[in-house]
Amino acid sequence: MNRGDDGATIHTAEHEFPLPERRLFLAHFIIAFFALFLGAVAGLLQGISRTGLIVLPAAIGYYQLLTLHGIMLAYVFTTFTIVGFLLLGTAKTTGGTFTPPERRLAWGGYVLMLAGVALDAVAILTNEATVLYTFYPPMRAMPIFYIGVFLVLFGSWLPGGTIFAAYRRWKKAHPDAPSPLFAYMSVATYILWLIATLGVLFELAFMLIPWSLGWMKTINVGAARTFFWFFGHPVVYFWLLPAYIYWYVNIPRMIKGKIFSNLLPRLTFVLFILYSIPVGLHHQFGDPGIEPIWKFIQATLTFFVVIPTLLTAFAVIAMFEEAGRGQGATRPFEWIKKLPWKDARFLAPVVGMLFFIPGGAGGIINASYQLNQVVHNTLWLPGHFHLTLATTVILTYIAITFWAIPSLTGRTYTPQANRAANLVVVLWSTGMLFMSTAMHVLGVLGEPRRTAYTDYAGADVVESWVFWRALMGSGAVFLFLGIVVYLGVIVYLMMYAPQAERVVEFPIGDVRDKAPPPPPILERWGLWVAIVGALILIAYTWPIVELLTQTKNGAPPLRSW
Ligand code: HEM
Ligand SMILES: [Cu+2]
Repeated sequence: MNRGDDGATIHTAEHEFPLPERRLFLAHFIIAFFALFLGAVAGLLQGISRTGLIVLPAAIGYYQLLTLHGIMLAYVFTTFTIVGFLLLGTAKTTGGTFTPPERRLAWGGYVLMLAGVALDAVAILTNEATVLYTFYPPMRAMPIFYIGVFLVLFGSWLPGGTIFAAYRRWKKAHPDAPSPLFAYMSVATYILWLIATLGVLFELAFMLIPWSLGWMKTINVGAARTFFWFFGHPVVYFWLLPAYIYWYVNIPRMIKGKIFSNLLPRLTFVLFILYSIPVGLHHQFGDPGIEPIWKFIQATLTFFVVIPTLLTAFAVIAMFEEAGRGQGATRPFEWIKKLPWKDARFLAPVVGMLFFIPGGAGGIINASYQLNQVVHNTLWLPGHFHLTLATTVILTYIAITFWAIPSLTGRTYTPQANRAANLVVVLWSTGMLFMSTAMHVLGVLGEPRRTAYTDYAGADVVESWVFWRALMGSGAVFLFLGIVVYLGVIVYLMMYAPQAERVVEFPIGDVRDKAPPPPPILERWGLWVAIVGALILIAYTWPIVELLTQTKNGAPPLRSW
């Protein structure tokens, strides 16, 4: 019987990370925790100030907070968590350690990223970069802001080199075997990320940085936004795919099950590489200067992402059912009872999966060319991505750290820690139910996103918002409490929990015996990159050529704060 906390998992304790690896991984998670805390404070203040519950002190601007929130959570927290997790799992599955050069490369990336975070923190806190996390021109921040973002994103390439090298090292040693699933999925995630970041790195290096340094007087706004969204859509898959890795590879082990298939997860990740990049224009339906046909083509391509999403839903549920049946469940749905619901490391991601259902449904509305007009730039949008990113993904990352930290510090994930962790799940789902529902409703009622508190000079429509605004604000309070309890558990697991008697295993599942081996074509990365390259050329060449050639006058910089 799966009891929860300890009982659910298999403790083989055969593998312990050497100290240099532990330091490397922990260093990433620690920065992520700081970023999460800063972002959460900003989130709380936003949530309760834009409802009119509190008035921000004059020294703090609403948009400054919002910039801090977006940068710290969407870029810093996510990237550091993802890099830490992918490095950890790749090291474990490619032999247990990295080689010293592999490790040095990852540290190099860490230093660049950290330098970038420091520059951005200074720029934002001094109120010289209140341009939000999308940094659309013609709003112009001080140069170190853009340089900081560049360093964070480019720095994140280096640990990708570590992952590729470890993967290649393993393949050389095992030429005929399919690669370990975790390493394969990390490589796929990184290929997606390298291609995606090309867009925004180009925008930063050749447009925003020279312009903010004063070397260029004006900027081509339409082209800059297009390079941004070339990156801004696939970035959501960079956030999501590590969560999928946890579902596909880590969960089976903790629930005494097996990975359902050795092919499906690989196919899913390859499809994500193909379908996530040539679709950024679905964020620019309202932008002038791009012909509707290209928006239509990219809107259509967007919907293909349903395929890998449904494949994942199928594979994950099948894996749950097999695990339950393997533990004696025979009656219909009896397998559900065999799952370790009391263990937050299982409960959190599964609650996350449930939130993904309305999240995905809302995403279909956003991506629909016509329906988008109803919700565009309203509170509906943050309502949507607080379900997907800030619930499905975050709850899964939370579970990941409840494994990672004990396995890196050698301390025990105690039943008390697990109880507090379950409280985090309760606080988060309650808070998000309130805040996200309210945001969706407010959006449909017409309240804009990215707007400080205003009563619109007493316009009638504001009356219909009053209740929902209060609900949004109270949701924000629950969410903030959730993060406080979460970080409390993390501090406990880092410093106070009892030393574990045996090594805490970081769970990596085995593929079930009956699963056929994956076809070698799925490891032919050159082929997949060539296909995605062709798709990008088809979807983007003409819009970009038009944006670059038809704009005669660029925009001078603007300070809106
Ligand atoms: C304490 C928990 C949180 C609260 C109370 C909160 C609250 C909010 C609110 C009220 C907004 C909308 C502001 C506006 O449009 O005027 C917002 C925006 C946003 N939130 Fe959160 N949030 C929380 C956690 C998170 C997390 C965990 C993430 C991601 C990992 C996240 C990512 C974002 C992003 C990317 C935006 C958009 C910023 C923009 O439009 O520039 N939030 N948040
Ligand atoms: Cu998108």
